[in-house]
Amino acid sequence: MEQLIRRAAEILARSRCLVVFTGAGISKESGIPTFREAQEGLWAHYDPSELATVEGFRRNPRRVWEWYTYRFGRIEQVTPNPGHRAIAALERYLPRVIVITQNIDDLHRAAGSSDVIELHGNWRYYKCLSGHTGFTRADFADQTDVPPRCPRCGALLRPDVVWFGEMLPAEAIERAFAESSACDAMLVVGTSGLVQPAASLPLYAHRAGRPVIEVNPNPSDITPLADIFLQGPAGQILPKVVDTLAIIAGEGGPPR
Ligand code: BJW
Repeated sequence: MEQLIRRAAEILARSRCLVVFTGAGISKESGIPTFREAQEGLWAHYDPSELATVEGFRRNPRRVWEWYTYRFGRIEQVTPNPGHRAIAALERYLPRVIVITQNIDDLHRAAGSSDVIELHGNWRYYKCLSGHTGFTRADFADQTDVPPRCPRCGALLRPDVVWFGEMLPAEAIERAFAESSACDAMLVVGTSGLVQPAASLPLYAHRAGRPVIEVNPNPSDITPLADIFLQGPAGQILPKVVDTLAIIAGEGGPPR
C-alpha cells in the first residue's frame, strides 16, 4: 500500500489540473449513509422508486418530504471528515483542483474546496413542481403544509436534488464532462460507479489517456479502468496521499 500511495502522490504532483470525482463513500466517515452498501446503504432499507423519483413524490409527497427532512436533519449535524479535508488540502500543492461530486451534502465546500461541481443538487435548496427554483427553508418557515407550497405559485415544493429519470443540471454535467476529458489526472473516491451519467466521467478521463486513481474499501464498477486502486476508507487513505504529496512538493516543488 505504501508504494501505491507513493505512486498515486507522484501522479498528483505532476498534475496541473486534477479532477476529484466523489460519491457517497467520501461522506460515510462523517456519519452519512451510502446508498448501495449491502447492510448500511439507504436502498437496503428504502425503495428508491418511492423516495427518489418524481412519480414517487406525486404518489405520496408527505412521505418523500418527511424522508428528506429526516436525512437533511442528519446532514445538518455532521462535519467534514479527514477525507474531505485532505481533498481540500490538495489545493495547497496543485494549481487546479476541481471537485465533481454526486453528493448533496455540501461537505466539500465546508472542508474548504473552492471549485465544486454538484451533479445531483444540494440539500439547502428547494424548487416547486412547476419549476420555480432557488428557495431555501427560510422561504417556507412560516407554513404548516407538508410539503409546503411554492411562495410564488402554490405548487408543491420538493428538494432541489436529482431523482431517477431526471436530467442533471445542464451546466454542471456539461462542465463535468469537459473537465474530465481535459484534466491531467482523475481521483475517484467513494462511488459505486453505477449511476449514469455521472458514472461515465472516469471513462472520459481514461479515454483521454489520463491516469485514474481510485479510493474505495471495495472494488467498484470504476476499478477495472483505474490505474491505481487504493483499497481502504477515504478518511484513512487520502490524508496519507496528501502527506506524501507534501513530501514530494518539498523535494522538488509542485507545478505552479
Ligand atoms: C467508501 C467508504 C469510505 C463506502 N471511503 N468509499 C440503465 C442503464 C443505464 C442508466 C440507466 C438505466 N436505467 C435508468 C438509467 C438512468 C439512471 C441510472 O443510472 N440508473 C442506474 C441505477 C441503473 N440515472 C438517472 O436516472 C439519472 N438521470 C438521467 O440519466 O437522466 C437522463 C434520463 C432522463 C430520463 C430517462 C432516462 C434518462 C439521474 C440519477 C439521479 C441519482 N440520484 C441519487 C439521489 C440524489 C438525491 C439524494 O441524495 O437523495 O443520487 S440516487 C444516489 O445514487 C445518489 C447518488 O449521488 C448516486 C450515486 O451513488 P454513489 O455516490 O455511487 O453511492 P453508492 O452507495 O452507490 O456507493 C458508495 C461507495 O462508497 C461504495 O462503492 C462503497 O464501497 C464506498 N465506500 N465507505 C470511501 N469510508
